[in-house]
Amino acid sequence: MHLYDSTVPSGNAYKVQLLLTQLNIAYKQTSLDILATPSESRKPEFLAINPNGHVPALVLDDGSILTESNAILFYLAEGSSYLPDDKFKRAQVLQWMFFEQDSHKPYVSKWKYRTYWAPHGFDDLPKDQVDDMRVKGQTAIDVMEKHLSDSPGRDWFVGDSYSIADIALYAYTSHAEILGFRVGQNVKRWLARVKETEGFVRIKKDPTGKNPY
Ligand SMILES: N[C@@H](CCC(=O)N[C@@H](CS)C(=O)NCC(=O)O)C(=O)O
Repeated sequence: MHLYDSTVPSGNAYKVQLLLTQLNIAYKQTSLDILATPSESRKPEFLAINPNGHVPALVLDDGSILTESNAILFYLAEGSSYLPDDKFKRAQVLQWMFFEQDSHKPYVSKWKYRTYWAPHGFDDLPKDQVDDMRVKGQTAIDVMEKHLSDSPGRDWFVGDSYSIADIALYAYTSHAEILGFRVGQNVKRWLARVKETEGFVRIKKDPTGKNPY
């Protein structure tokens, strides 16, 4: 398999790296400079792999291509302990992965990008858009906190084991506190539990040195 990620640590690409490592699957890796102008992910060579111009993309051994981090997780996890067999639980896994893409990532990951790498930081955004990003990112983290605290002893997002729902949510939530979001005790304990899972690897360090995580 061949994974296309970025030289700066993309949370979306990290999800795939983490699962590939936990599944013990060997892979080649090409890291694109997404801070270049134009981004290497927008050049024709890569657009031939993902016409949407985003990493991650995973090229399978037979040449077929998968894009969208959570779809890649779903594909890789099939048949493993990281994706439940039960029909309802599988739907719950998808529920949290859609939540991550729709209600969490657009705010927390944008905040991360603007904090460390955007040429103008937040300065080229109207204040109300910055405030909105902050409020919505915080709301997503609070929803996670509520879910984990709703039922005593709930360790994982779905059922009672670590799954790709946790991987999808971990990628950007692991940066939330350093970005200044309020992170509740239950989310903090869950972040620590993810770090203890077998074969866990942290996200790559930022080669620009701007992101201290
Ligand atoms: N929904 C996509 C989002 C992918 C995405 O936003 N990738 C960013 C890096 S985290 C990217 O490729 N940015 C460079 C660009 O858009 O040119 C996924 O989950 O894979």
